Amino acid sequence: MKLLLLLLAVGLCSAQYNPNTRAGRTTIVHLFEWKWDDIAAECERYLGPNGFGGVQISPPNENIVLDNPWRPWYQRYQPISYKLCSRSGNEQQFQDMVTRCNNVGVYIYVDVVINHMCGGGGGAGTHSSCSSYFNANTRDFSAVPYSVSDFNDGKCRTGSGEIENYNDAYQVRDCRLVGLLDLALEKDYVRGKIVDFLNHLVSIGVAGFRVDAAKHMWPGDLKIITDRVQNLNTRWFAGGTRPFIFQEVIDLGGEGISYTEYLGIGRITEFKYGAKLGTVVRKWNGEKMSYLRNWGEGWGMMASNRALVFVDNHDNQRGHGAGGSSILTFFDARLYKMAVGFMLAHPYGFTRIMSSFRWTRNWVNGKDVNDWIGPPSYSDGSTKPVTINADTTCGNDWVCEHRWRQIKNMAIFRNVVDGQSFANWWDNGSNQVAFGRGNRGFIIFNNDDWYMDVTLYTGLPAGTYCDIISGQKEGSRCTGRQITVGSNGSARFQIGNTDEDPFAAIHVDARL
Ligand code: QV4
Ligand code: CA
Repeated sequence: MKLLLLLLAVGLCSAQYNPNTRAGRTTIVHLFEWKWDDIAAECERYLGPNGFGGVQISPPNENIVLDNPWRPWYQRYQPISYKLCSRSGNEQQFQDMVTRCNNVGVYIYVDVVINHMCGGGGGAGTHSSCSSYFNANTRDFSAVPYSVSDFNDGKCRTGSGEIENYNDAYQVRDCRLVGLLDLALEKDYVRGKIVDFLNHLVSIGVAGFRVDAAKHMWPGDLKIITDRVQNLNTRWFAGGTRPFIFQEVIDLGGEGISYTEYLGIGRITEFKYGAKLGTVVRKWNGEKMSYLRNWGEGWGMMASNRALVFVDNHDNQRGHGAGGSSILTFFDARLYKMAVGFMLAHPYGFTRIMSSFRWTRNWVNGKDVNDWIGPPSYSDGSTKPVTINADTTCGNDWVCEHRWRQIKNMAIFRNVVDGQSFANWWDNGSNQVAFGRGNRGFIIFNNDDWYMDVTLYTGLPAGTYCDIISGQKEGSRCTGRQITVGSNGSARFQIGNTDEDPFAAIHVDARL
């Protein structure tokens, strides 16, 4: 009995907050708009061998197909049905991806859009990714089916039917977000359709969900829906394992809705993380890296074991959603690598790496008017495959940040130091900082405008280590700089402010 209670308690503590990644795998990557066949291949050839824990995928269900603008990435946030059918692939390809990724220990996290269907101005016909008929005007989505009474039109109290004031929690939950037809989640029928969709995904073998637009759903409704989802597929997961839930709630403070309302349901995207880290690494507003000494809860962020953290996401890398201009992206590669390196070295939160496609920005009055551009595609609208170059980078305009040596090696660093405490902080009172993770890893940054030459205690065992930023360990040699930790645990670090990457990191698995 005591044992049972203990097991129950352990289960309850982790449950839907636990990412369910394989032991020793600590980070996931968002392969934004990738095709299922490409993800399956990436799991086998790259993510599995390099210790990635999982992949967040783009919404897999049927969506509207837009002509103006042409096939924007955001059409996938306008559902038409719950058939697994999109420009990423069909249901069979989806199943094949989940099976192949799971078999190499890389799990799949599905972006689920359950707050709404397509926009009210979406018209009627079969312009949908699986050719299902729909009529946005009459609220007819026959492939689910949903009809007019399954939407919140009667419940919303604003004149326009749109969310007009984010300080009014009723509007945010019951009215339309940018014109998107808002589902009546208090109806048992609607809940049932969503639970069936999520259960279908779980039965195929996915490990969890990113809940899109969670702020726009009442926490009570969301709790009932997620609690009704079945346990994970026992072909890959232990019996009784709950799906990992992380909810997209943008809470930068000062709005009518607080992330705390969602803590009972699952983890939450911590949007302060990327906005503040971007400000610090850019040295805006008088910020300095030395202030990062108490990064995490000390900066007004939520509890570490409830946070899903990231430097940028698919919205704020192009000015959608929130975060503002401080957000760092692959466009600012040098600073971006430092920010992602800092995130992956620091123990706060469960980490997600962004993996993007490239597009040409076109700034008009401070706004990128190309923020809609979809993934690299052929003239018929089909998505181009992810090709792999001889130097391991990606072709066809896939950026593949997760394959950048510095980022891939820091994902490995995070696995190597997993469970070790934040230790041996040092800073120069400005933008040169360093810290370790127990006695297993150490990282140092020079984001000042002058040369750095310091000798610091690292906590690591004596030996010669390969810096995993300027290079890595290959066989019995380092391809980049070597760092020598003496018998007293100290090492000398010399990092120029104009170095290609003005930071360095070492860990016990990269010792010669
Ligand atoms: C237009 C008009 C509206 C009008 C409507 C009428 O602008 O005023 O009412 O037509 O039909 C697109 C267009 C938007 C258009 C809408 C409906 O940008 O102009 O409305 O479609 O046709 C993504 C994009 C949105 C996009 C949406 C649906 O970012 O631009 O809207 O997909 O295609 C808040 C939320 C947060 C949200 C964030 C972006 O709190 O939840 O905004 N983030 C998530 C996703 C995001 C996605 C959605 C939510 C919606 O991460 O990618 O929006 O699913 O902060
Ligand atoms: Ca809603």
